[in-house]
Amino acid sequence: MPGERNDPIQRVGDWLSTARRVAVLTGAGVSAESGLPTFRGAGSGWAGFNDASLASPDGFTANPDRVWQWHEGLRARVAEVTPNAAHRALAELGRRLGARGGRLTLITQNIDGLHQRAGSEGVLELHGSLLRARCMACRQRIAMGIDVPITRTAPACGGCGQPLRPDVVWFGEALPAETLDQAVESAADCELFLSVGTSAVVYPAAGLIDLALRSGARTVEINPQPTAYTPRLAASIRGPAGDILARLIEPCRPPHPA
Ligand code: BJW
Ligand code: ZN
Repeated sequence: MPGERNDPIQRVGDWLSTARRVAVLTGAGVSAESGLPTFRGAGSGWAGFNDASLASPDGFTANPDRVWQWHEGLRARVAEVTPNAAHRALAELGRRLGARGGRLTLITQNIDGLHQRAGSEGVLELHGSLLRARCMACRQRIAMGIDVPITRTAPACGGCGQPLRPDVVWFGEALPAETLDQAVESAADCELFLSVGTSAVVYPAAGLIDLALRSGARTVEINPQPTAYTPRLAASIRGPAGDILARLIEPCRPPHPA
């Protein structure tokens, strides 16, 4: 477009500094710089667990403690790490947009709670949270924050005594309906959509990118690697999320008071 700058960071920074409705979809790459493994990369967090016979309701029913222990291992790692520059930049972007009457909808596939620990509010967790457990029988939920001690066996539900499972979404399971509805609404209604640190292969989360494209939003990817969506996007920025997001939000800095 006329007047747009060539450098994608400057161009997307300009878009960010004027947009009022921004939606961001994040994936495991956003937490990589905190030291958490991604799902599909080298040293994947799924090593030994990418088998549907385990990461599934049937797998849990057959062997609750094994599935529980695997997730507890991940929760222990989450407790050891802290939010990184990418989480902090997105929290700051939410504040800056809010201060000028705009809105950031932060949609995450991550289950690690790091966006919230960085200060983001209203995070839409599409794939649930490692920091909660729930009962498959009576639907009770309990908090399993990073301060809750790690256990080797799945705790019993206080309501019905059945083993509690991690409150995450496994393949073939429905995403939390209200959360997904809100994510769909924000993707269809935003002016600018950022897809950050996700391979964009898992649906319906990746479908939010299609929705943003169809609704005419400027749609941007931040990822060291291309994805299947790259050719269709308004801009693709190659690099680590922390560095890139910190630079992108610079032009949104509120003016100094006189
Ligand atoms: C960096 C970086 C740095 C590195 N900076 N970047 C077609 C349409 C709709 C659905 C389907 C479909 N085909 C198949 C399906 C079903 C299925 C699906 O999508 N399968 C695909 C694999 C094909 N989807 C489902 O089953 C979903 N449910 C569903 O569809 O239900 C239907 C239903 C309706 C009504 C009733 C009943 C059912 C559920 C999906 C659940 C996903 N769950 C997981 C695991 C949860 C936790 C656990 O088990 O412990 O969620 S899978 C895993 O993948 C995890 C992640 O959230 C998700 C996405 O991965 P993500 O975040 O993109 O990570 P990676 O590792 O793939 O990518 C990391 C990226 O970061 C890479 O690109 C790197 O380059 C980059 N990176 N360093 C920035 N520093
Ligand atoms: Zn119960």
